[in-house]
Amino acid sequence: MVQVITPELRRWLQEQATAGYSRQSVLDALLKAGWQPVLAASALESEWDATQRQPSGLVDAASPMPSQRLPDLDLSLSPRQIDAGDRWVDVIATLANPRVVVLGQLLSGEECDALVAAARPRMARSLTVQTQTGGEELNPDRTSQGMFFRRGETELIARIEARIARLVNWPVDHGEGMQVLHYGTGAQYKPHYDYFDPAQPGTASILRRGGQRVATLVMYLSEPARGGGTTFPDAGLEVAPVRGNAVFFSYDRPHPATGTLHGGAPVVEGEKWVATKWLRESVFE
Ligand code: PD2
Ligand code: ZN
Repeated sequence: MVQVITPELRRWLQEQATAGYSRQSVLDALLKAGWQPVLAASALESEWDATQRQPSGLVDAASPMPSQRLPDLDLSLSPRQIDAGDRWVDVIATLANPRVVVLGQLLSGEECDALVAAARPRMARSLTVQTQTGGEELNPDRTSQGMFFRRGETELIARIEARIARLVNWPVDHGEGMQVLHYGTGAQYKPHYDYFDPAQPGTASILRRGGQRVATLVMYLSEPARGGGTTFPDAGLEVAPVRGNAVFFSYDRPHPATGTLHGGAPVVEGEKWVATKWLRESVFE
């Protein structure tokens, strides 16, 4: 079969990009439609990057990703607790829109301490992924210190990753390596979105590895005496940082319409440690 980049295909690729679909999901769609992998890749290479240079104003708010399945907890029977395989996790509060679930006792006190102890010697001033270039940068909105564990790096990390995968029904290999952040008194993480902005030129290269982020789990490893909550300004919600607890939220498209603007409020007294797990659309190598 001869496959060529027709004007229709070009238009379709532009529509996908404008709607905020990731490169990976478009590639998957082409392959599913019978495109030979080499030709699908070359169509994306010649057409996709041009679509990524469009001004952000063209991104369409309303379009969700195609029949997107998302990480989520099974709360259909309103359970007080959920079986996460090796541990029962408390359901403390849920919000439908944006999807936010506050969880209790996801981690034991010993697990929190062990994560902090393993992370402490590797802390450096936090970087954020820079979607302008696909690289990383020092971000003045983020005054915490951080590090990443590799997925499955230790038995403890692997155990927690398996627990999370079972809890939110999302494969371990769709998760990024766990990040640990430390906030001293006064440190904060100003409100932001965790997905990668499709309008930014560097996003295309970031998405090649696992597609978009679709959900976040912030796990509290310590309890500041005051401040340090995780805030969702558009939802008027603040989650208190309680050691061992966690907040989960998901987003079905990379757009503010998801209502998932969130931040780490300034720590007023004491210090705050968190571990963050970001979940991707597809396998994150
Ligand atoms: O530490 C937090 O509460 C927090 C807030 C917002 C962490 C993140 N975002 C993150 O790691 O993305
Ligand atoms: Zn965040």
